Amino acid sequence: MNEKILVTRSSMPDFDEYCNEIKGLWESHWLTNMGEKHMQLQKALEDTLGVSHVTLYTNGHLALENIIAAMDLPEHGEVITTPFTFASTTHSIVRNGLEPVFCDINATDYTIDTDLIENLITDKTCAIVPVHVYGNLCDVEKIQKIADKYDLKVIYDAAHAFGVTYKGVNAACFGYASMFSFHATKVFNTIEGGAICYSDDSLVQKLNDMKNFGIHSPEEVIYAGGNAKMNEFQAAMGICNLRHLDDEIEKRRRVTEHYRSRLENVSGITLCRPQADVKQNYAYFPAVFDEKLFGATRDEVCQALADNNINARKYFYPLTNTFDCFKGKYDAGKTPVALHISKRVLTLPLYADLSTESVDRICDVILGLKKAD
Ligand code: T4K
Repeated sequence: MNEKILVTRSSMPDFDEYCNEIKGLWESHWLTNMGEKHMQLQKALEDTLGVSHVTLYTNGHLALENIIAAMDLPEHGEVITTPFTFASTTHSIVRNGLEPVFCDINATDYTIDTDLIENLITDKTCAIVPVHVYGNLCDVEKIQKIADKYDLKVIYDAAHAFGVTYKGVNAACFGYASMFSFHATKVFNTIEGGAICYSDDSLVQKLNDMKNFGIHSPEEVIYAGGNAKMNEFQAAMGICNLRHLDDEIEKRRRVTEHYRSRLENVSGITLCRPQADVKQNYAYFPAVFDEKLFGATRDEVCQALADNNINARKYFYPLTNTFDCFKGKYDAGKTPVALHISKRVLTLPLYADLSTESVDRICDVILGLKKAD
């Protein structure tokens, strides 16, 4: 049997580089709670992303939950979002006592369909949470226009978009705030981790207090906050990985280009096109299979890959508005494009060190299922 290929593989610095970075922790015995490494990574990210403020978290999900909580939105307020995403996006809204209102995605880059947003706005709408899915940027200009017109704040789920820029501006700079995930599976990882990026100075102390039980000072607890702090070992991993970010993205670009050279123009397979004015991060490689034209369903492709020891994933199936935990609450028929894509999409293995031979092995299995045109 050929070597197993997983959908992704964490990029890690050299062992010695990481050991060197954490050595000081044995001397200081300071392991968490806004330590030296945490502050160093925060500053490095503010500089790299060109954003006024970065607040670090132990994971991306709690970052998103925290920023939504920090906005003091009205109880049961409606938040416009998309269902073609990871569980975290929808759950962060629901867990804040808010009501997700699902907007469909567009069929080109799978981000929110901006033509449909205004129709969903009611007097209860209090925010918009769009997703830069796969690292494809939402139409940030149009979304901001709508947000300004209705006086709504936009929080981007930018979990996939670290390193992406639009017209030279980093994804961290759009909307009221953006959340990045630094999970092990991401382009940039801190083992687990995440961040909120924003420009509103009044949020800095609030988010820092909220991620630390709401403790403002030893004798003042001003929010019923949880614990979402990034620790020193996570921050040290981030400091190391940040040094290699350009190399990471370049290697991913090469893998992506090789996939494209094998799968582009195959009838029945749709690939995402590079977006205008966007510098990509090559976070994921989604392929959408049309059974009629291709000759096999997405599930058949996924199974054939599995039979060959290749682990592709159905990101994002099922849609969040069809999750068991929301049974009977939402109608996925109202987001038909998302439903259509979620039943046909497969994200193929992608990571910096995925070899050309491995990409060929994956493409050979896929193309072996292709019916004659
Ligand atoms: N918003 C969006 C749009 C997101 O996609 C996510 C997370 C979030 C918010 C929340 O951010 P975080 O709270 O996670 O920071 C994975 C990730 O756990 C998750 O971070 C990610 N999105 C989601 C799309 O993918 P799973 O359940 O598919 O992960 P798992 O354990 O099956 O891992 C996938 C593959 O990654 C494995 O087959 C091998 C590789 N892997 C995994 C781990 C855990 C590694 O190489 N190293 C590792 O340590 O969710």
